Amino acid sequence: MGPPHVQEVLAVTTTPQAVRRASPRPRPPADERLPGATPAPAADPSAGLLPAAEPVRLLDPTGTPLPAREDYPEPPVEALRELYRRMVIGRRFDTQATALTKQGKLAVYPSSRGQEACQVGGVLAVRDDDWVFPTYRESMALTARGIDPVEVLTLLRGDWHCGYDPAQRRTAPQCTPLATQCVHAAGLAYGEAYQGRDTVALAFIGDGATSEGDFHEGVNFAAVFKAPVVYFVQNNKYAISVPLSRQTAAPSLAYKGVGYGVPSEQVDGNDPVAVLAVLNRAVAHARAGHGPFLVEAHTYRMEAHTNADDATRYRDADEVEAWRDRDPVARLETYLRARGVLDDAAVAAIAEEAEAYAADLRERMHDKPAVDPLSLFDHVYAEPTPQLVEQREQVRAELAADSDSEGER
Ligand SMILES: Cc1ncc(C[n+]2csc(CCOP(=O)(O)OP(=O)(O)O)c2C)c(N)n1
Ligand SMILES: [Mg+2]
Repeated sequence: MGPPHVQEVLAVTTTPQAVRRASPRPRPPADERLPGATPAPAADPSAGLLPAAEPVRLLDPTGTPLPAREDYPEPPVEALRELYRRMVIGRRFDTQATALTKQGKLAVYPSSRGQEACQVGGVLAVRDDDWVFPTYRESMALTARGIDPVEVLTLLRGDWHCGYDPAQRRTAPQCTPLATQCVHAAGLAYGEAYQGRDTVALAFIGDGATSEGDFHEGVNFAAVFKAPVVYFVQNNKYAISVPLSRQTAAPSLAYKGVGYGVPSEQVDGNDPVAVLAVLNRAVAHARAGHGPFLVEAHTYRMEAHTNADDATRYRDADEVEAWRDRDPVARLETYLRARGVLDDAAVAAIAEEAEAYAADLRERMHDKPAVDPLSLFDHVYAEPTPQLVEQREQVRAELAADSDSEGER
């Protein structure tokens, strides 16, 4: 006898008895349950997973310290001074990169002004031999990780490669397809743990991208296979022009971890001390073999999505102004000055260093990038398709015609 026909199966499963069998029944006692069945839930199955109702905050918006927290110890003062230094340099880099788009030296630049605490706090929480999975927004984070800014901007000048060696820098190329890096991070972290190493993968992601399937697949895989990944959601309130209220009905993006069994936390993303404290704990959790951790940082994108976007078309100036008062750089500076570990001389020296950093970048970005347009067709397939061969020939002919007409002028 062969397998039952689909129609027969349907006929059987829709009998009144089958419907009655499918109705809810009280759970049998634990010892009667089938092997492999879901274990009985604890009294509160979400215990240890749910984020606190309020984002973690260690400094108020003016930089005044709030009561210390045992669960999130304040990072050592040396780490905070370094955080400040890299945030100041990062902000100067960001302004310079925006200026380069206006001079035609950079095709496009997504600014992370206002997100300095997240950009720098994120990379300071991991070791050099950990892996970072950035999005297009993380240029500042990568410079804070010590990657040459010219290399960081290579992709944004129209080159097809990311400028730095991902394996050597333990940093994936900046990812434009939303959320794909969440899956890459899960796979890499799983592989590293499988080989007995204690590497952690830090995956940056935006608020909008948490609606993508790859985010959910990555988080789920990491949770099931206990891959040491920290998913760091920078909730900057917009996905291009789409505000958070049109993105999700969840009370917090950190709740998205709970459904997958991933402990999650919210943090004030403009409080640099809290960002570093929360990420330190998240990284320690992953490194200790407890699996992934999800952090949602509440921050704000002060500039437009990129230089190609006009943010005044979809948000009020008042809203932007309100966030100016929560500036993360000023907040940390006030705190460190009040603690007596940063003075005028140190602030001036860091500002000078940032200026020199920007001048060097400006100087080196004057050279035209050596991009051969025909290289666009290389490395697509081992054997190019007939369409690619045709398109390559078309581009070659257009370039040749251009250079001929330039010669005639
Ligand atoms: C799969 C995919 N869909 C759409 C886009 C177009 N896109 C580029 S950035 C962006 C908004 C993402 O917003 P968010 O995740 O909040 O990150 P943010 O830009 O605010 O840092 C969209 C829709 C894309 N790059 N990839
Ligand atoms: Mg966003």
